Amino acid sequence: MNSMNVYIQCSDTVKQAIEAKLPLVALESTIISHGMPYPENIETAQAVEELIMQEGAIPATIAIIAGKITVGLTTEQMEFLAIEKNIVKASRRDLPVILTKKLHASTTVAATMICARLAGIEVFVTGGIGGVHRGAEHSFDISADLQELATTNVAVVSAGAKAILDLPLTMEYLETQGVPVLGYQTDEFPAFYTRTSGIPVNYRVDTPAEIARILCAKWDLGLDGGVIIGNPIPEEYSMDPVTMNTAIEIALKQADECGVKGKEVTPFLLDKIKELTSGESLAANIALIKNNALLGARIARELNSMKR
Ligand code: PSU
Ligand code: MN
Repeated sequence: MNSMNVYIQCSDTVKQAIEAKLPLVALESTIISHGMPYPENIETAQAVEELIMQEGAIPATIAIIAGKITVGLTTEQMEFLAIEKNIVKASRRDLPVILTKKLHASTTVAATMICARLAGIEVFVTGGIGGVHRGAEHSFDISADLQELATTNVAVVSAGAKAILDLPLTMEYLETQGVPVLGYQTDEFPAFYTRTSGIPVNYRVDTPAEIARILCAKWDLGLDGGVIIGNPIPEEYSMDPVTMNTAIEIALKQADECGVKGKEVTPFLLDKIKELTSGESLAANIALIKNNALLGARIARELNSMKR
């Protein structure tokens, strides 16, 4: 770890938590810089940390600040990411360059998994994961998040994946890569704004303790890679699938017409959907992340109490 100090810095709180062997929960920052408008982005990022602490775990929001992987952001650093336009969105391939050029960047699911792993954090909470895009047979657009889940030992709690993606193909990819997709108290893979997608998860799990035991078993067996825990959005915030699908169709058509490519695709689609569904989708987004934070903290505590 010492030789890594040129690349990575942990906040004092995170350092102390690691030393005291307290349960930690990693959080991503792309959701702050690209996922929500100001000031909801900073309010949510802080509320989520608060919730994790109330559940007895230590939150660690992760980003790259001036070329250093930073595990555990200060309020000022979070505010910077929340306000500043043109923050770079960093995935696996971007990390070495961003660090060398001493840039600031938010981290995607893939990059946050890598950084969490470097810091020794095994549980990570996000909103939605990337996946296989619709039309991937022509565009080859498959999020690096999926390949990261195939190799990096971090559990990812999410509300599933947005239906901007091809969810059946995403499931096929994950099956090939040996990534278990679990449904928390559900039999279906949740689709972010909606609780259901019509696609079954691999296994339903009903308690944080069961999830923690599955993680222990996977990693004890040397089966490297992540696990996806799909946690459906709370019922009262779940959106009408017809409204959502209409917004998604329009957004996809606009992306195609504008010739959007590469890492711009996901932020473009998220932005259009936000516009097309206005306030309702933002309230849903905030609610589902808080819900994921609670579950993530409980899993981290269980895992911590089973320390191998
Ligand atoms: N999906 C969402 N919200 C998000 C993202 C995905 O519903 O904020 C972000 C995450 O950071 C994810 C990234 O890791 O987008 C995936 O981008 P890409 O498809 O370019 O790999
Ligand atoms: Mn992509």
